[in-house]
Amino acid sequence: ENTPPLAVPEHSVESFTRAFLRELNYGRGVDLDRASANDKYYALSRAVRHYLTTRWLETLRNQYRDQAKTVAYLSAEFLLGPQLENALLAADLEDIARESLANLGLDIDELQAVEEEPGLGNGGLGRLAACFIDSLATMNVPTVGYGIRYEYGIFKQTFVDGKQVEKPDHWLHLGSPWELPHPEYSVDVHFGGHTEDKPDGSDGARTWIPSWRVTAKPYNYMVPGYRNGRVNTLRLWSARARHDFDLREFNAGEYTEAVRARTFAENISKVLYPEDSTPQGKELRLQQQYFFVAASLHDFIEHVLPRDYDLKNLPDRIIWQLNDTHPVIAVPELMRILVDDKGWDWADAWAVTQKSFAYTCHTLLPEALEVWPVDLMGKLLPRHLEIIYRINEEFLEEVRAAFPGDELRVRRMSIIAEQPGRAVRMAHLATVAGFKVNGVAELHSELLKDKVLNDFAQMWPEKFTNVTNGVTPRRFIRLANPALSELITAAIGDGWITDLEQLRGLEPLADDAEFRHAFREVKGANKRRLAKVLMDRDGIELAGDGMVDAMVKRLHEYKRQSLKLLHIVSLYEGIKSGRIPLESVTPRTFVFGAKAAPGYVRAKETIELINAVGRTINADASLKGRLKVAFPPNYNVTLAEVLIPAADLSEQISLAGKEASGTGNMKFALNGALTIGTDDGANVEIRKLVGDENFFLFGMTEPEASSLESRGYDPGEYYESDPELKAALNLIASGHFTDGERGGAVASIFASLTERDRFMALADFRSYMDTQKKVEAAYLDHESWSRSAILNVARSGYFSSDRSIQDYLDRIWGAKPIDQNA
Ligand code: 26W
Repeated sequence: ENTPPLAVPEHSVESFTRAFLRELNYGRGVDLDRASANDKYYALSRAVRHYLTTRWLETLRNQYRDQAKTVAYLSAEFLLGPQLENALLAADLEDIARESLANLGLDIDELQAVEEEPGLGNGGLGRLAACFIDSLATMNVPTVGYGIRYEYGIFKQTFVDGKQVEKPDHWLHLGSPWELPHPEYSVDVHFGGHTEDKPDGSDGARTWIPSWRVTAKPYNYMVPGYRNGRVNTLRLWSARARHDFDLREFNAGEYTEAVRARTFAENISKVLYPEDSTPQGKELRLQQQYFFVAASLHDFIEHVLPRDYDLKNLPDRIIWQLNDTHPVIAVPELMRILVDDKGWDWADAWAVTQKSFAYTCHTLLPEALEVWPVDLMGKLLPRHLEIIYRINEEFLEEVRAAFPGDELRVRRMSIIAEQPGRAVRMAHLATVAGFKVNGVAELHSELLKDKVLNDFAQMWPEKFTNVTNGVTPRRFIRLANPALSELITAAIGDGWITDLEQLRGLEPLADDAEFRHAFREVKGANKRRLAKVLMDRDGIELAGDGMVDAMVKRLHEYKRQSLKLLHIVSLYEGIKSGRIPLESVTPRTFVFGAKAAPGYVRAKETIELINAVGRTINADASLKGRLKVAFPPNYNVTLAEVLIPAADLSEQISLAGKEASGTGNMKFALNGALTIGTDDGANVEIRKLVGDENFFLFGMTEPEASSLESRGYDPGEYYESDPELKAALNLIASGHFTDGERGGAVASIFASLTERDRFMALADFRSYMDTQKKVEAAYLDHESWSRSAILNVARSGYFSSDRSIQDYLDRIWGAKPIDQNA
């Protein structure tokens, strides 16, 4: 047997101080007097890591001993957010560390501010993956997360003259105390070349002769459960040139060629693609996908499973969860391993493969569904393309058998698209191979079955299921909102942190005037905290003690930031033209946070326009500070944790049927903001739970929207028939906000809203404005607003990612929690 791991260090200020100083002296080679802020941050993080490492080793030992069914969460993105605060919380060291550092004359908050968050994701999908691994660890589920260690995460957004300018996010420039490289578990990943017959092979087997390869080097990250003794692993792969690669070139005397080749290989994990929802079909992206998936499959099969493991039993040991289509190339890769490398017959391999994968779809937009041109795939992964062709052939035979004579259906369902060029439809491959397919909110899962994947749902109705998204209450309540957490815990105890339905216990307190008062104090304190952060960070001022109205999410036309902008402009226009008396306007700050994909011109123009309107309004003294627009650049997890707890109103205004779920909507409700929203994504479920009287619903329903779309949406009708709308649009078009400039972003956004708008913003304008008036009136009644806000908190426990994970366990994975301490 192995030697038992070291005991967990004692939970005391003295022990912690020793660990900290040891790390500073021996880990960083400096003493306290000379230590830089980064040295101290590093030593602090390493000291905290000490306390979790023993648990980590135990978890790994038990995992190996028990051979329990494991969830492998395959995701191209993990938007983790700051690590130190979460580790302190999980290890129950917040108070000890604070006191220990204070004794040394150090401020723990200052050191935490040194951390650069790992922004290894774009938005909702990447953040969901991070919430899920947190819940899996807290719920004691054996899990390994697999992904990519991007050297550059999501770009840093800056504004220059109100326009978005991207800066590289070199988050590792000072190193990261949270990762542990394991070069000995490196895996070679192959690309290119051609395939050959394998005369002595099994049915379906061929030989792949690749033409180049890179090394995938793993870095392990701890994923601690909340004070439960489990620490799971997140394994992120980094691309390295093989060390003999350059040697060979050196021997040929090709120095520059060798260095170039090295750069080429290491480009694979260099940068996160900042495209959200619009895949660009770039070769490097397919390289990234295959790179991390091939390394992960190999890692599990060769390093995690025992040497003599019978792969026939694989589906009892692992479930590969595919986070969107990005890792779907894992399907042909497993087939290749089993058929070509292990010598299985095709049918046996397919039987095991079909039981090993499940697929989560995160979108409804057709343009977000990944397709890979067969030429590109054939060049990069020739063997995988052959395997996909055979999977498709056999699948289409099944379709023909089930629907004889329906060749149109066969063409619609084929994994290979013929138009505009031949291409592999990754969502179809995932649906064919996966034993389950899930959407991420009730409405989304229904629309998947009825629309996007309707043919597949007709063929395999039992394959389709729903798992509504969730968010981790550890990060998004306990860490982000300590004041609310204390209030809740004082009222109902602290069980809610791992059992969020307990928030129901707050319901009666909505009618308790004293509790409502305390709740408002918390909100007020959170607003002051936000005001300070925005002032320090960007010099932005908030509107007195007015309402904080927040719209934070990626910039996309379907999310309709432009509709929010029309509301603001219309209010402003009303005040300036005398239609709306200034004193009648509720003071409010409109807060935006949004990154635009660097190539998404219209999204960038929208940012420019929001900033132009903001600049005008903020500078207009006649408004007496009643309206403010705050658009802090570079919205990220760190900022979300300050912003969300301060919000009164949550803007969830996508065109119905377009937002798969949304998860920001859940974070706001759980932090006591009321939602103004369309009947879309998880808004539907939020409204059902919190009650109509505590939710501001507006706009078309999904059936109404799609019927309008098919009848033909004419924005001109709305423009001409609604004088307020017309006035707002005309004010923008006049150049009022842009120093008289009427071209550029102004003309472009005006045209996009009034000529052809797939997302029909003007059709929902009237309903949105009327509902905003109701919001204003409701906000004036502090007591009833607080009551609604408290009920939002009390009734949103369903949106814990712990509940999502329980649903995955019950409906998809069939894996069981393992009690570490049993
Ligand atoms: C570039 C290719 C690409 C395509 C799609 C990159 C990223 C995507 C994702 C599907 C975008 C995304 O993050 N989707 C969001 O997923 C969240 C978690 O399920 C949902 O809450 C959001 O509604 C959905 O937009």
